[in-house]
Amino acid sequence: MTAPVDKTTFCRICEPMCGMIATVSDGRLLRLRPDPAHPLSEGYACPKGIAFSDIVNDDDRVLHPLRRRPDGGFDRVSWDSAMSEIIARLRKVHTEHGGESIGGYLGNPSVFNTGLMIWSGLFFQMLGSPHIYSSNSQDANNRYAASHFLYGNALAVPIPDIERVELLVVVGANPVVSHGSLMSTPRVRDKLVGIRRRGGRVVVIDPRRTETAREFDWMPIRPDTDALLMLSLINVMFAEGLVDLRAVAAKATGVAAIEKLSAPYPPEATEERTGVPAATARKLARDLAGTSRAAVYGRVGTCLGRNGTLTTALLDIVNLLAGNLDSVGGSMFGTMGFPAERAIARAMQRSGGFGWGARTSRIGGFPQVAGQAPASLMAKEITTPGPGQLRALFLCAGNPVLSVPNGAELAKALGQTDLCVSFDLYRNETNANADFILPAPSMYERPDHVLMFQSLYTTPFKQATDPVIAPMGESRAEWQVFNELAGGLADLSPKMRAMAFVDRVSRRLGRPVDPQRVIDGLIRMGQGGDRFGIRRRGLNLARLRAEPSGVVVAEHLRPGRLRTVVTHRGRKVKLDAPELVEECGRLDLDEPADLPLLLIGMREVRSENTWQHNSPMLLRGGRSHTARMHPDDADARGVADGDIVSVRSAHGEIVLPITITADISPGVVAIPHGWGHNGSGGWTRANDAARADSGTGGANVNQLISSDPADLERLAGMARMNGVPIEVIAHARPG
Ligand SMILES: Nc1nc2c(c(=O)[nH]1)N[C@H]1C(S)=C(S)[C@@H](COP(=O)(O)OP(=O)(O)OC[C@H]3O[C@@H](n4cnc5c(=O)[nH]c(N)nc54)[C@H](O)[C@@H]3O)O[C@H]1N2
Ligand SMILES: Nc1nc2c(c(=O)[nH]1)N[C@H]1C(S)=C(S)[C@@H](COP(=O)(O)OP(=O)(O)OC[C@H]3O[C@@H](n4cnc5c(=O)[nH]c(N)nc54)[C@H](O)[C@@H]3O)O[C@H]1N2
Ligand code: SF4
Ligand SMILES: [Mo]
Repeated sequence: MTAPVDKTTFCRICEPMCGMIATVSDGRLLRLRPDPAHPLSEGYACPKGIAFSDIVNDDDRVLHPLRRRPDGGFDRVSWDSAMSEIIARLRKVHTEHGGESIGGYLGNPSVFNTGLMIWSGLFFQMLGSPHIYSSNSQDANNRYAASHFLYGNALAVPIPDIERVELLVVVGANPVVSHGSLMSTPRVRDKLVGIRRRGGRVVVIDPRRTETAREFDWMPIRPDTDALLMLSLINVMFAEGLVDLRAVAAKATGVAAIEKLSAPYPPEATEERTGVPAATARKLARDLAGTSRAAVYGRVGTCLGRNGTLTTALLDIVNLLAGNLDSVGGSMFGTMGFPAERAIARAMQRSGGFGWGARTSRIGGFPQVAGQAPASLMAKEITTPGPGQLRALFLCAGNPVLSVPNGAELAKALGQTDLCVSFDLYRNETNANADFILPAPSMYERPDHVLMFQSLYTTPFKQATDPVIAPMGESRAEWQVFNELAGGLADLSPKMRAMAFVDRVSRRLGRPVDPQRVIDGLIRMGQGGDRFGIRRRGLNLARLRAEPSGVVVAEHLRPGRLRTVVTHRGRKVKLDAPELVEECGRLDLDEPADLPLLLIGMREVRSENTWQHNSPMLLRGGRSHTARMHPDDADARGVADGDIVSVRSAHGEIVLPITITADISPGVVAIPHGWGHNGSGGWTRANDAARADSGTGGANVNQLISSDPADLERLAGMARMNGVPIEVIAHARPG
């Protein structure tokens, strides 16, 4: 063995992208530890980040192309034979049914993989396909929809100025566990503690007393009622004269309409439904308006209800009315730093691929958000005959059978496609139904600079990494495979031909258009970039690589960006888009009496969605998947801690153990998603755990959730995963 060497890189599992030191010997990743020299993560990494060497070196990884046999097993095949068969089958689908019958699903790790993001985007654009799906319709598409309505710019996502805020109200997010979302903030817990240290306050509005709520001030709320609470805050701000009307009028239109909309919702009228006492809501409104550095920040908990787009828009409107939008210490806009940013935003908004409603889905008529349709509809798009039926699907770094509503329906539908191809590290519960699994390199086997989060860093920062080891086995970067597909299909359309041409000619000229070249260009044009020589000391990819722990490109976020970010006429935020106003008419909850409990989701420190339950380091100490319930609800049902219970909704039933805890509101049950390894995937240890009597393999909570178009949120097609009516029934006592 040659002497181990340390290489500086960064983790790309979740959004802070903590700095890492990888120890490598003989081309093998031996271990990972946090990078003390990283300017922001400063020697911090979480257990998932450290355990990633388990994943890189996992015996269960798919390292060769696999082709499915009729009996459901897989055979190893060569890349050549896999690619020629895939191209032949795609060609047939394209010739008979057109590019609109070919689609893709981009899972969460795609956004941390710039090559995959750009090349898959290009490939599907060239096909002209409406069938682009992603984890975002279970995550953040309503955030983009809300930004479309408010700012005329779907990609304008405000983030809390966490370094300077004095009152941070966290609504439906658990950053101590999730490490922050739609906000890249390494050491986010320390940042929250920092707010308190400088005399400020963090309030956590959540039905569960989460790990974040426990450390700060918990304000419990009934699930899926955040829009009502926000309307009450707005009501108080107007009624008590807390809104600086002149300042707001300079920034926004539709102010009077919002005042009118909020009129029926004084806190006294909503407290019974939200569970937030009127006096508490009134005080919160006053505090937000009265603190010069305050911000409301919402995430998954405010996105997965029935009115997620409205709720998200209202969060921003509360910030705006309280004088906290786009100001220091408030909710601010990051920047890519490109010149002509507003013109770019307008062009992107119009292009369809980045705006709202450019196309509507065949099933259910849902507007596309940033070029994507609701993933809840994938199964029905496959099984419903007619023009535009989805017949060939690429699964890119995703496991939707566990992550979208009604995975059983999707698993069955995948078997009916003419072609299903997955790019993945593993055989998972979804690609178990694919025709081909193509091995992808893990994040430490590719160079990268993650574009997606550049404008979401609360301290503007840039980092690029080289691969720390060569691609394992026969794994091949996804972007390369897309180029090969375009090459094989070049005669089918001028656009496909163009994509293939650029690849072929640039390679022949010895200057291949690859992710590194694109990234270099974007770094040079972006914040801190050298603008191709105009700024002498600016960054380019080579200079960034020479600073392997990364570079802080600005000390703070910049205020006063609204006039750049907003593309509406007059550069003013629009508060009264008719679509949003109409949603206010749909706020009343009517729950079935036989399903008196409400389901919510939760995340755990040692899981990342569906894909880290096979790591020995993360399984240590015995992991189990349990539902959390309040003692009063348990007593009423005669269930004790550790009992196996059956959880039933109008859409399905699952069985799992229960944990009884006072850290959750009565009437609410929290169940983590991402479990339910059932043996169809190749995750040996996760599947063994599933078979064990303890039930540690867990259940797929998304079987309780509806994929019916009638149950999706209307403006962004978001799955309704929080606030789902359920009942819990004693099933068995262990032992
Ligand atoms: N009930 C409920 N359901 C939810 C949520 C919830 O809160 N509640 N949250 C939703 C959210 S926010 C999300 S983001 C989704 C996630 O949903 P998905 O994205 O569908 O699921 P993941 O578990 O992230 O799947 C990741 C897959 O990518 C593979 N992978 C990892 N790295 C790479 C790589 O570098 N290249 C390739 N090709 N493959 C790779 C992994 O092996 C794994 O199979 O789940 C959603 N589902
Ligand atoms: N350890 C770990 N980290 C992760 C992930 C993971 O799986 N594991 N996933 C990553 C991904 S893909 C994402 S998108 C982010 C998500 O990041 P977060 O949104 O911070 O994570 P969650 O834990 O889902 O937090 C959502 C919170 O909303 C609460 N909630 C549920 N319903 C409601 C409601 O109706 N109203 C209110 N006010 N609150 C509600 C839940 O109790 C929960 O505490 O995390 C990322 N980080
Ligand atoms: S918090 Fe953990 S998983 Fe997320 S980037 Fe940091 S080390 Fe990786
Ligand atoms: Mo997510």
